[in-house]
Amino acid sequence: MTPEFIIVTPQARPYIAHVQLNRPKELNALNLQLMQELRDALQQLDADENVRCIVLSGNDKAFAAGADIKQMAGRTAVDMYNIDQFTIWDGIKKIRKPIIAAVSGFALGGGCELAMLCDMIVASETAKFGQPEIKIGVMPGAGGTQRLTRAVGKALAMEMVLTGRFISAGEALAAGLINRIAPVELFLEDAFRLAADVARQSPLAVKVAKESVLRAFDSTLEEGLHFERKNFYLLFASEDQKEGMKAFMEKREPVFTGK
Ligand code: CO8
Repeated sequence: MTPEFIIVTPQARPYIAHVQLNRPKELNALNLQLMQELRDALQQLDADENVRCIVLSGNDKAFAAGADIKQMAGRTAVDMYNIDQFTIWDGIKKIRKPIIAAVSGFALGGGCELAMLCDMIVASETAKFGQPEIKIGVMPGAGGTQRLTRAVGKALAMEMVLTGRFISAGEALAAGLINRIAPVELFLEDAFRLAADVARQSPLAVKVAKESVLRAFDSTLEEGLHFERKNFYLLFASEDQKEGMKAFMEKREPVFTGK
């Protein structure tokens, strides 16, 4: 079925897929259907061997202004428990290919959390990141207190979560939340360029390396180093390792296949 709230282009560039959030009138507010469509599309792209990296964007005005407040407003705790919307987020967390968020305008609440669930963030000069849930009587629920704190540290995370203050792209870059900033007319292209730099690497090594970097957040240093070492050894079972090292010695570009 064609999704209603997202636009999926599996080959936006060679080996690079583009998923665009598409509820522009509501500033891409993340209702349940949108999140289900997004999870389903990402899972399909994860299984597509012609895709090596995914760019996720909104539009120039908004990446996403958060969870859909109108959809949530009347819900009880029991409704929230039964709907259990975060299993959808857990599905997105399990995507093995790298996802680059291309953020322009608002990335607020669940929108900021969605950007942080991605592996890298390219922002336009107009990007605004925030966790304003406190202003509507709640708090972040999709990782905002955890991923934001790990990315920017306690002082700024506490301020953003407790006051709802938005930070600019410049402040986000200085704090380590994002990778780079581009003019609004170029941010998407810049995200595709970063995606191309990833897509030209061995797709197998990229997936295993992504998994290893993410492990740094969930383990002790000793466990993380152990995990890394096993994955490093594992890659010596791949054709891409043979090809990559051979190409280096033959002074040519490698041709990676993901095998
Ligand atoms: N939910 C529903 N509708 C929204 C949302 C939203 N989060 N944000 C904007 N809209 C709608 C507005 O209601 C408006 O619709 P309408 O024209 O029908 O009234 C339309 O989008 C345009 O918005 P504005 O007129 O308000 O545009 P402005 O440029 O004046 O303001 C702002 C832009 C500052 C972004 C403002 O819209 C705003 O403050 N939005 C709410 C931001 C917010 O509080 N986000 C956090 C939501 S809670 C949350 O995300 C919890 C996350 C945990 C769970 C994640 C599960 C997905």
